[in-house]
Amino acid sequence: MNAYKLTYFDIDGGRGEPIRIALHAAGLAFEDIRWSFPEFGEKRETARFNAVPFMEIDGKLITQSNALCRYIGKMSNLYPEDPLQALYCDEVLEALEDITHYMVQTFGLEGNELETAREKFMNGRLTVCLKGLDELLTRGGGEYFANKRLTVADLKTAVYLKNIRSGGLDHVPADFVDTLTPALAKLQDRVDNHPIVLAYKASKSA
Ligand SMILES: N[C@@H](CCC(=O)N[C@@H](CS)C(=O)NCC(=O)O)C(=O)O
Repeated sequence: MNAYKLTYFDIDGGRGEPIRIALHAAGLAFEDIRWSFPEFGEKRETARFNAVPFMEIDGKLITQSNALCRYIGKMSNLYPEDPLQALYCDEVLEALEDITHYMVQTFGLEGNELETAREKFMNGRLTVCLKGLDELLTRGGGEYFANKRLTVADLKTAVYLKNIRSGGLDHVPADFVDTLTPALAKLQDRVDNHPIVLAYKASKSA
């Protein structure tokens, strides 16, 4: 049996969380290595590309969260076999990377600078991205982005929306997503209550 070790921040979110959920859905036992932020600071330079997540599969090191999402998605039946549906799924995964790229530019700012940057992000890039994702959800049929069922695209979107809707981003109101794109808010609720996600959560609290 393969040995899987996933290393990410010690948070139930971000780029690592969809991979954890997909690993669990695939029934693959894995070592869930969680680095605190100070620990990441100490170990950063030892990591390939100086970033997390990364995964060891039978001693081979692999980086890039979307690549890992797709790989484990294939093993957990959470990534479409049909090429067009796979493309729909990929489009969402990459759009979320775009959003992250702009969001992290506001990290580390404080006070008025943070407020100004977050408002610009919220009314600019975040709005554009949420409206785009909303279109992709409609294209997929309204309930899921691809394959008319849960895929890693839905998992990753739900993880990101959860952060925004929980008020995790200062100066971005917690109801921002619900007001701008209610269908995406409903998607997050649908995903969070999906048996695959509930089973993952139950496994963590067991
Ligand atoms: N393209 C990479 C980006 C990885 C990445 O930037 N990860 C963030 C955490 S979510 C990180 O390690 N940031 C720390 C840094 O850049 O110093 C992926 O998708 O895995």
